[in-house]
Amino acid sequence: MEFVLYEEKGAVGIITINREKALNALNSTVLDELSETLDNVNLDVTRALILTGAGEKSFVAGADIGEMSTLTKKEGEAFGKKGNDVFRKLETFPIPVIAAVNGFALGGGCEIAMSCDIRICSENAVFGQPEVGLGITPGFGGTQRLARLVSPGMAKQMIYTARNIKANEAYRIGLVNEVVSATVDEAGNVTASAKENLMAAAEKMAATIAKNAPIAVRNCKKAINDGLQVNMDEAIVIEEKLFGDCFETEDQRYGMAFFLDKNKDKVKEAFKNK
Ligand code: DAK
Repeated sequence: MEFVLYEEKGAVGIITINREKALNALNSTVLDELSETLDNVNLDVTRALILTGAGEKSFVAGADIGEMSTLTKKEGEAFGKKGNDVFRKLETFPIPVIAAVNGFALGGGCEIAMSCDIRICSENAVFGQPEVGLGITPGFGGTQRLARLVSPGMAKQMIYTARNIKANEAYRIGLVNEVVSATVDEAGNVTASAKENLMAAAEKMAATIAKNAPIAVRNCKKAINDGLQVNMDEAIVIEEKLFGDCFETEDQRYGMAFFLDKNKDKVKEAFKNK
């Protein structure tokens, strides 16, 4: 692929948007390749994904302004649909996706991070929805996802003012779960960059997720996502169904037998070939 890299590390898949010269801006090719990459993830072995941008400066600096500048209304609509389809594919992807935000996450960059399940970022990350300054509204779900993730008032302030926020403010308002810094030794030398530490933190989190029962993790994602769209009475029914769905699975039988049986080796042996 021209602009998207995919690497498997055990049960964790790492997707890198690799268009560093344009700060990993999303053009049609990037969107097509992201979609294709997701379609090709081997869900038999992969249990969590990480999405990041190439380099140390930018995660994704938005949709490609050069490509958008000449679009007709019809083409703009088609571009918007392409983006929205990929973002929904990420959001509803069966396994968890962690955004490792390594710098600018502006416009479509902030929006693609918000389509992931979890966001962690490097200390140099910058988030923002600058679209009103370009004469458009956030078009890849920004008005909807930001208002749901942080408070509506905070989302409106960010969107109406088009003001960017730094990593620590993004943490304070709940847009990211964690901010990762570079490691500096006593002499002031950087021994590990913020990006290196960010990727290590993302891989550690993904590996922790990957160790847990895969059907249960998938069902949790679906229960949370689907439940947030409906009222509590309907949400609880969604949870009940996905809870019930875990029973009779090998994961459930093994997990509970392992807890209950004092002879752990016996349980491991019993489930060895399953
Ligand atoms: N698009 C295309 N190229 C970009 C880009 C972008 N969004 N951002 C940066 N680049 C390119 C620059 O043009 C420059 O290219 P060269 O001149 O070297 O060829 C290169 O990346 C390096 O950028 P700078 O020279 O500007 O680097 P600086 O460090 O000075 O500044 C910056 C970094 C991130 C502050 C600055 O590049 C910047 O402000 N970039 C634009 C950020 C932005 O406004 N992003 C939001 C884009 S709007 C829709 C759905 C969604 C959307 C729209 C419609 N529909 C439903 C229809 C989404 C819209 C957006 O995302």
